[in-house]
Amino acid sequence: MANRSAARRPMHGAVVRTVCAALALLATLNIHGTARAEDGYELWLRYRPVEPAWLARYRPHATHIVVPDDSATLAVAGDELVRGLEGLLDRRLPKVAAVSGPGALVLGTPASSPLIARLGLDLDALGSEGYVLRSVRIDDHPAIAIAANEDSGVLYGVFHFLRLVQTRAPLEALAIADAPAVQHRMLNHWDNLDRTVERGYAGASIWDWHKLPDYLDPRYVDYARANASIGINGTVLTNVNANAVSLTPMYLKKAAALANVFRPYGIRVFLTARFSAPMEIGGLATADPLDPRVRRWWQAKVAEIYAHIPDFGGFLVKANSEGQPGPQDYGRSHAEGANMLAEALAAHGGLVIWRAFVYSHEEPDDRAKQAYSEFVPLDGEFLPNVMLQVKNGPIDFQPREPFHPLFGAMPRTPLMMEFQITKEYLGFATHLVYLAPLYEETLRADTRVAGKGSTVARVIDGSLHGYARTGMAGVANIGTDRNWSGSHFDQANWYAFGRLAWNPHLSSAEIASEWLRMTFSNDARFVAPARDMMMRSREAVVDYMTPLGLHHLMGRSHHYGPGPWVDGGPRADWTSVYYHRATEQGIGFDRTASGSNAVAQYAPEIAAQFGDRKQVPEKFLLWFHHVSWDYRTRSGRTLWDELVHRYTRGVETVKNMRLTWQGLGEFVDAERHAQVSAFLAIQEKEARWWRDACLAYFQTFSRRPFPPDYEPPRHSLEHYRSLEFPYAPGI
Ligand code: BDP
Repeated sequence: MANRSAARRPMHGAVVRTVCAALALLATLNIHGTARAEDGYELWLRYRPVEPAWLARYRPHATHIVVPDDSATLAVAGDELVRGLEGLLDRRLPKVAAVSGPGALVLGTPASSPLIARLGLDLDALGSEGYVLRSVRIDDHPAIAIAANEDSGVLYGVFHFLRLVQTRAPLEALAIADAPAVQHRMLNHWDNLDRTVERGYAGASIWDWHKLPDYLDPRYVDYARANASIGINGTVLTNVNANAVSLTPMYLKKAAALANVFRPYGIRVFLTARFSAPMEIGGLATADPLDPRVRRWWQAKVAEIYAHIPDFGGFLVKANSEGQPGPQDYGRSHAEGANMLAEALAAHGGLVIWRAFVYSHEEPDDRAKQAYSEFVPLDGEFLPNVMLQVKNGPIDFQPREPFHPLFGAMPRTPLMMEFQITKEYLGFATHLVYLAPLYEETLRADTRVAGKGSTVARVIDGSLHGYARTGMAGVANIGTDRNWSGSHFDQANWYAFGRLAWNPHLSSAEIASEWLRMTFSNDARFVAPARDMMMRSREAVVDYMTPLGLHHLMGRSHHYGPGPWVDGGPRADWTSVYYHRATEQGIGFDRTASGSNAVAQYAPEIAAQFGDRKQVPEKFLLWFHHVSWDYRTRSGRTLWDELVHRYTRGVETVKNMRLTWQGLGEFVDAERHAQVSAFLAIQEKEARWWRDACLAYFQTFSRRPFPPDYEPPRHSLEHYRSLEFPYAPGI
């Protein structure tokens, strides 16, 4: 009532003026697309209007979309183009059957579109997923063709075209041909059936198992769109620490419902297979891979899966690792275990992706050596539909590791890359760490196994060893948070992973620019500093967590925060002291011939380089060498002083990242800007905590003072050691 009478009262002049001014301000801000509150849900597919001046350069404008209507994939390709251009051009383009004038966007394959067939484009080298984007003339009208051999190639071409507009790339005389360098570009979800996510920092699992298959969350479609836009074509729905229940009929129906949603987007579903499933859900007394009953059980199970999911991708398997069951429980090898599953899948065109992340409970040897020791002798013993998935480094997704020595060492077994996108060891969701430089560093590393230029990227794309199958997997950072990834900048890691899986030779800096332009703004005054901030972020985290080749210093089990003092417990290689080996004499893990000799697992040139403390890149010094506190580093500082310097530099870099971001407010909507700012403040606080805690601890060994001008830790070592985080996420 009170409100109504207030509404009838004439507005006071000043109030009217204020309201009008506010509306006008809102209107201007909207034109620039920065005022609208954004929660990050749209990821890099925001499709905000392009500037009229940019558009004016391109004539004729896109006017209509010509796309055959005979396949689900072409339908979603056409719909995405309509949706994208509707946002970008502020105009809804009709989807029609024929070219009716200038400005047509013509989509299709030679088989589905007579128009595309008539153009006679050269699609030979593009395989089933490549495409061309080409300026052409059709019936004397200028047009753009998006053509491919298969429908999924057309979809990828559409996303590429939209990316060109989103990033304001030139559109004249288009002549782009692109095809993926890697066949299997996959996300690995470490998602459990109860919707917890192992090492997940973005909320719960997006798979709503309980409501599947009857309720399909619209988010599944957006998930598929986002993945297709970066070329992801496979997804493992379930955790590598697998639950056999996911293979029961009830759950297969649920997985099939997801597969149906993803299929038009070219994404195949995979599941993790618990090796002991024949016992747990099959009623058998054994899971011995050589037992005929076990083999028959898996064959029947696989046939049942294909009855639900005709294009099922296959199994991802973690076996005999960290307590998971596996063939070694029966005295069988990894190859015998993998081949048993591969035989069952081969009849249906499925794959076994066997993880190389194994280290034995019994073996006291250097953990960094174990995967190589286990698998290299098996090279050549795996069936052709087995791939081996290898983590980027020999320990476990650390801020920095040298490349895994298996890369280059198994010429007869297709090796897949496994990167972690979720930031288990990198500050979880609140630390801004752009991971593409980490991925790039590994991919560009030269294994030297077949002379110079034998890069890890060439192992992965198959060109080095002539692999018939190739793949790259990323452990997803996706959850139910509105922004999907737990933070706005963590979306960049999902994006960059997809782009690098498509082409492992791309540059991380270019990917950052692309992503920033699509996700925030094309303004050069924004893109350059923001990219610079992203590119510095990975070195920053290495500096404030694990400089100079240190590794695995994180808090026990949850891996949150510093824990260089972690010792004891069930196994030595789950402690920090095992890895840093600090004493009053020095620090570092001797992996040379005088120590564990892990260097010998690399090609001779690399082994010689890593094994020599004069030649080893300093970023790996303490990974391979135990050196004294007075050791002279290349800066001229002693090792102790250099450690203090680097830990401090890491904190300084984060401070500077904060300043950079503070200055970018005018280019970003307030909602996202504020969250990034708040997270950077957390990162700075935690970087300082890392520095202080680690230096306070290492100083008890070095017994050296802080060099002049470097602040001592704010608190005592006891303080840092007393901090506990029983509810840290992700376990
Ligand atoms: C480690 C994680 C653990 C995973 C394991 C794996 O701490 O949660 O299960 O890797 O990759 O990084 O299997």
